[in-house]
Amino acid sequence: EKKIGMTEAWLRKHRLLYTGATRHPFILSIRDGTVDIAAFKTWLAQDYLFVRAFVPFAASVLIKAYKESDDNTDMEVILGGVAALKDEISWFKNEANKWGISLSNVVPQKPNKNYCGLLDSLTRPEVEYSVAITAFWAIEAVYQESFAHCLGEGSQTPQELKETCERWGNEGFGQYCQSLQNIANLHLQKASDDELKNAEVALLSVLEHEVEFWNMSCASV
Ligand code: HMH
Repeated sequence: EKKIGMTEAWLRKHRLLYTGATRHPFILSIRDGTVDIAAFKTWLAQDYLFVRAFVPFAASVLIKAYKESDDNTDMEVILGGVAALKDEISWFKNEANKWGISLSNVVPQKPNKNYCGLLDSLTRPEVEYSVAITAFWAIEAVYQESFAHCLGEGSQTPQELKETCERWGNEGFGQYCQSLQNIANLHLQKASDDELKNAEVALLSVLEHEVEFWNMSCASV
């Protein structure tokens, strides 16, 4: 019998919140083809700013993986994620161009600022690796689960949004999220009670901020 990991146990415990983050009305509207394009554009512009703020956080996780992990494959998985962000930023610029959005004039909205503030606080050196990697996994996993849902059986996602959904909903990104989850589970297994508490709090904060981020996109229309 395979023992389930800490992250799976937490997702069961906080299932309602996790579903709120991964099956948000905004995502459901993409999936059923009723999405308001103005909401999508707001999401796109705001997420560009979020991804820029995600880079230094990802770099901090990379540093922790190098310093604190005895298994060097950890670092390579995270390095792959960090490297992919360069292409992701280019993708946002290109996509914004297609939709006629000027990214240089985008101002972060309150929920985005709050979320970036959480990233910044989790970047501090005193935040344990187990806590940071749990947050890192959760951030990626919410997007993976959300956008994969838009591509699944019976979805009516508009053609012009499919590439966006593919970006996070593709199988390779799913594998990457699984690798991050495995790394998180391994480190949580060795973590102190105090660290476990902090990691669970970080997971909940990520999920709450993800819900607020989707809400912000919908509220713009
Ligand atoms: C708000 N959460 C948000 N934006 C993203 N791009 C991701 C997660 C995935 O990287």
